[in-house]
Amino acid sequence: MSIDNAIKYKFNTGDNVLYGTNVICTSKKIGDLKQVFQNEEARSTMEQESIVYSVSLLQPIEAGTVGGLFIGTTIIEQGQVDQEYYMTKGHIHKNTSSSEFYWGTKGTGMVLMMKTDRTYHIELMSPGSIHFIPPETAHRVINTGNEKLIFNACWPADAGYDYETIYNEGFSCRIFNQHGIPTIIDIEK
Ligand code: M6P
Ligand code: ZN
Repeated sequence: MSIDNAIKYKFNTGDNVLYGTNVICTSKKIGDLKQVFQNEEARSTMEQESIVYSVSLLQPIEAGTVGGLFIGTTIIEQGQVDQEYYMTKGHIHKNTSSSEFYWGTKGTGMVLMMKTDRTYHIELMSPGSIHFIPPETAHRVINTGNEKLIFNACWPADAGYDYETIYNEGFSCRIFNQHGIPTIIDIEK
């Protein structure tokens, strides 16, 4: 029998970031998000080094391990590209049978989930809200509030990422700030 006295991994409730070995921190800046927002010209003239969102990702087991789990915390800054709110790139899992949980801890936003037939549904994210993302569902989070949006995620270690499909085909709706109101606009492919 052995007891680990030291906390191996930690979610810091102060800065909302994960700590421990095997934690990888990345951020996506305006300059990294080419073609993500509708108004590409507006994005290209913004400060390219400005952070849109940051992810700290705990990989306690090798990526691709069947039966393994990853956990991550994402902080989406408050901001817009033209009228479109800051959001994650969004992805589908390479292993399409993989699902995922998202849950909100700070701020407010929307979880956009789109099926392969491009039908979508949106769930409102707020502190304590839990969102189940089923298999074969593209997902993205949009910060529609007036502060940072912070959420956690847990997903299979063998889920993988397919960003290409979303990059090429986009989601079937976008969320804009129209006179202070988050407004969902359907997008033709
Ligand atoms: C969540 C998880 C991560 C993902 C991150 C940012 O934390 O789903 O796997 O990387 O959000 O989303 P994206 O990869 O779409 O930019
Ligand atoms: Zn995912």
